[in-house]
Parts: sequence; C-alpha cells; structure tokens
Amino acid sequence: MKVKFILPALAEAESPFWRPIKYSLFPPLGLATLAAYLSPDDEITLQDQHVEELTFNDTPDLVIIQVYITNAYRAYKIADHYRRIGAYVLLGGLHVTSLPDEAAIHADTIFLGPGEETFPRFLRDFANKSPKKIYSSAIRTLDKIPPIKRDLIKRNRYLVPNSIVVTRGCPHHCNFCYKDAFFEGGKTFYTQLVDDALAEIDRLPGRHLYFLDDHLLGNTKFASELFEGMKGMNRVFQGAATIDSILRGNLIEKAAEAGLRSLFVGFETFSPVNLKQSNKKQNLEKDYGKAVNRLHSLGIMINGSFVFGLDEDDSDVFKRTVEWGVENSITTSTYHILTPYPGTKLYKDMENQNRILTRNWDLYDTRNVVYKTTNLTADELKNGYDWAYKEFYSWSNIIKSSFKHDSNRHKLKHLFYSGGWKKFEPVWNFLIKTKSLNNMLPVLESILSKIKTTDAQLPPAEVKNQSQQLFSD
Ligand code: B12
Ligand code: SF4
Repeated sequence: MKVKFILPALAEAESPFWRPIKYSLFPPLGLATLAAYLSPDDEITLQDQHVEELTFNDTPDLVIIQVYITNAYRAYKIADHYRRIGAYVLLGGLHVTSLPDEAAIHADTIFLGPGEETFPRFLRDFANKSPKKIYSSAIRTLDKIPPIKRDLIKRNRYLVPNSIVVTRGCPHHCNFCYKDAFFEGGKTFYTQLVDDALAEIDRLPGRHLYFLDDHLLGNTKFASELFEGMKGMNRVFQGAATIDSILRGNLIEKAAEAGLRSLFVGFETFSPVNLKQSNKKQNLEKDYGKAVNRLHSLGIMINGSFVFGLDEDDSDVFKRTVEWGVENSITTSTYHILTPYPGTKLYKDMENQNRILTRNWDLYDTRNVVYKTTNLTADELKNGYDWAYKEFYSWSNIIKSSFKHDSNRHKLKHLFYSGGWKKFEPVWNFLIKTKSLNNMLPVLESILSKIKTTDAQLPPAEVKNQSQQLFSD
C-alpha cells in the first residue's frame, strides 16, 4: 500500500511575518510516531510543508494529515484534493479533536485524541475493508509503542532533528491550554516506561535532545529515574516545566546533572487575579525570581513564556513584563496574545460572554486579537505585543540582560543564544536554502555545554578565549 503522511504549513507561511527558521526547528514527530504502525511492505512518504514543497502528482492509497488550528484550512484543501483523486484520507490532531464536525466534511475518517491506540485499530479495520468514520482514543498508554520511524525524517532540514516526547499531556489544567480538550475521555497525563524512554534516547545520534513534553518534570518518580538513567550518556538537552516543579525538592538538580541546559517556563502573568482566572494554580504565590535564580545557579538558560490580554492586564503590562525579563536575565522570551482555542474552557467562557470576534482560524496564531478585550483596547494589545518583542530583542537589552549573569561563560552563552536566535535571519535563511541547517548542531551543542563553577568571574581576556572556545569545543 502507498501511504503518504503530510504536515501542512500554517497560513503564516505566505505572510511577511514568516520566519523560516522558527518552522525548521522540529520534525513532524507525531506523524513519524504513527508511521511506525505500518507494515514493512508499505511504501511510505512523509512531507512537511514547513521545510519542503508538497508534491501533488502522486497517487497514494492512504493519506494521513495532521491538523493544527493554524494549518486547518490548508489541510482541508489538501484532503479535498486527495479524496478527489480517489485516495482514502485520514485527518487527526489537535484541531480535529476540538472541532470534529468541521474536519469530518473533508475526511473519510477522523481521529480524536492521541493516535497510539486508534491508528493501529483503524489499520486493522481498513485491511478488513470496514473502516469507521470516527475513531476516538480511550485507552491511553505508551507501553510497547514501536520505535518512532525516524528514517522518514529529513534530518538536514531541521535545526533540532533530535526532538523527543516521553510523556503525553500534563498534570495541570490551565483554562487556555489545549490539553484538557485533546485528552478528553481518558487519562490526561501519562508517561513512557523509563527503559523505553532511555532506549529511544539511545537511538538518537549526536548529543543534543529537545524534549517536547508539556511538562518534563510533571511526574517526579518518572523524571527522577529518567535523569538517573541519562547520567553518563553525555547528552545536553532542553525541555519545559512549571514554576512549582522548579522550586520543589531536588528534581531540577537531577535534571541539570543529566544534561538539562535550557528550560521553557510558563510564567504567563504576574497578576494573581489573572492566574486564578486562568486556573494556573501552580504559579500562584510562587516566587518567580527564586525559580529564576535556582535555574541560573545550575547553569540552565530560560525561555520564558508570557501571555498578554488576560482580563486584569492594563497598558503597563508590556513594559513591566519586558523589564522583568531583562532584569532577570531571561535568555529568550515567547510572548503570546491570549488565544481562546476551540475546545478549551477559555473558549467556552468567552463564547458564553459573546466575546469571540472571529472564527477565522488562520488568525488563532497568538499574534492576533480574536476576542473582545476588557481593560485594553484590541489595538493597545496588538501594538503592546509587537512592542514587547522588539524591545526585549533590542541589542541593548540582549547585552544588558546577558551581562547580569555572574558567570562569564553564562554571559556569553546568553548573548549567542538570544542574539543568534533573533538577529541572524539571513544566516538562517541561507542554511535553510542550502539544506545544511543540521551543520549548526555542533554550535548549538557547544552553546548548551556545561557551565563549570570555575567559569565564574573570569578576567576579561579569559572571556575572549571562552567565546572562541564556545564555537570550537
Ligand atoms: C513542536 C511544536 C511546534 C513546532 C512544530 C510542529 C511540528 N513540526 O510537529 C513549531 C515550533 C513549528 C510550533 C509552532 C506553533 N505552535 Co506548536 N507545539 C509544538 C509542541 C510543543 C509539540 C508537538 C509534538 O510534537 N507533540 C508530540 C507528538 C507525538 O504529538 P502530536 O504531534 O500531537 O501527534 C499525536 C496526535 O496529535 C495524533 N495525531 C496527529 N495527527 C494525526 C493524524 C491522524 C490521521 C491520526 C490518526 C492521529 C494524529 O497522533 C500523534 C501520536 O499520538 C506542541 C505541544 C505538545 N506537547 O503537543 C505545541 C502546540 C501544538 N503548538 C501550539 C501553537 C499554538 C503553536 C503556534 C500557533 C505558536 C505560535 N504563536 O506561532 C505555532 C503554529 C504551529 C502550526 N504549524 O500551525 C499549540 C496548539 C494549539 C492548537 N489548538 O492548535 C500547542 C498544543 C502548544 C500549546 N500548549 O498550546 N509548534
Ligand atoms: S501547565 Fe502548561 S501544558 Fe500544563 S495545562 Fe498549563 S499550559 Fe497546559
């Protein structure tokens, strides 16, 4: 059987805001996970429109498309094309789970929730010529899942080919998050067996890993054993976790020992009213500064996530948030305009209050205001958001923020990581065009290498040597 997997690109791919590098980071892990359930006799192709042109002159028997909210319209068009030429088309992923009726019009079969149990079930039914219209995931386990079919991934097109997920979901329930909607009808947080996770890590070449788990520290026992097993594997890795998990116990030290060098942290807002409204209990009454200091003392860089437009936000929120980030040496900041994704509690609340302004899903990219605001006007919110990005990533703030670290090596790492990410677009574009992005991996690994305590407070001449070393060791 000829099987084609497609990850369509989001609408933004055709806009002036398109940053090719942002979408050349991670390969389509979800699709490569599903491909592992096919038979060795199947002829499989996988195309990711973020990094390659899709071909439409083929005639696959089965087409499998992953639908995010911001690629939904494009996904539907691609699905319509393949159905017209007689292929059997499957749609699944977050957006299909949130809005099954919308997606069903464009598919032969749709899938709700994760695919590890439903996709093999479908394959059996398909072989028996009795596929159903809808498969809904009820059994949630990652035990005995086959190894991801990574040979389908064109590694040289991605900056971070070694992405990995060892858990699914998250133990928390923030009301703007997709997670409860996607995992409805079963467990909303579960992990792989530690040995299976370690085996998957072992299969990945090089040193660098990026854990895409929503909350890598979410299950203390699992994470502890994982980090214990990773000691001595000589890895450097990045991941995501919540404030409370950074402050609690000594899990974060274990993570650092295993190779954690940069962490995505959902600070989101400084306002307790906003936190309560978002059901973000894990951040309430937590000392953000203390969490930051703890990470820095372990040599871990921080990617802070912040949301603008929650009901208590006023016109000062942008300045306050950027200043805090710079003062606290946050390496990279990801700002979002609050976005009510269909299926979330936030969406339901806003719908009940008649606050949803548009259902054009292309605009649900966290860069546009799609709902009626309260304290801020829509223009203030959009302009403040644009200003915050510009201001945080101004050279003066990057330098100021980098030089607040105690250790000279940390100063340099911060400078290269943050400056490199936002200020060298032509270099990234060149690497993407020449399909040589993965040549940057050793540089990234070097920037993420360990900060030794002896690196602190080196004299200026040493700082220069260190900067040369960053790109050579
Ligand atoms: C990596 C990632 C990205 C990457 C690229 C995605 C890629 N190459 O796969 C980048 C950086 C490009 C990205 C960008 C954005 N992202 Co993003 N991203 C993620 C992240 C962290 C991991 C995705 C992942 O690999 N998961 C692991 C794999 C195994 O799971 P999976 O992909 O969901 O696939 C499983 C199921 O969905 C299902 N499945 C999927 N498709 C199909 C199809 C069929 C037929 C079947 C049977 C099953 C099936 O089976 C798979 C196995 O269980 C998720 C958070 C998360 N933990 O999922 C956010 C997430 C998907 N991103 C999100 C957002 C908001 C964005 C942005 C809009 C942010 C922005 N402001 O720019 C953009 C736009 C993305 C787009 N393309 O439209 C939201 C999506 C919300 C929504 N309702 O759509 C998420 C959920 C984060 C969050 N908590 O809000 N993202
Ligand atoms: S902590 Fe993060 S992943 Fe978990 S529910 Fe909240 S926003 Fe979603």
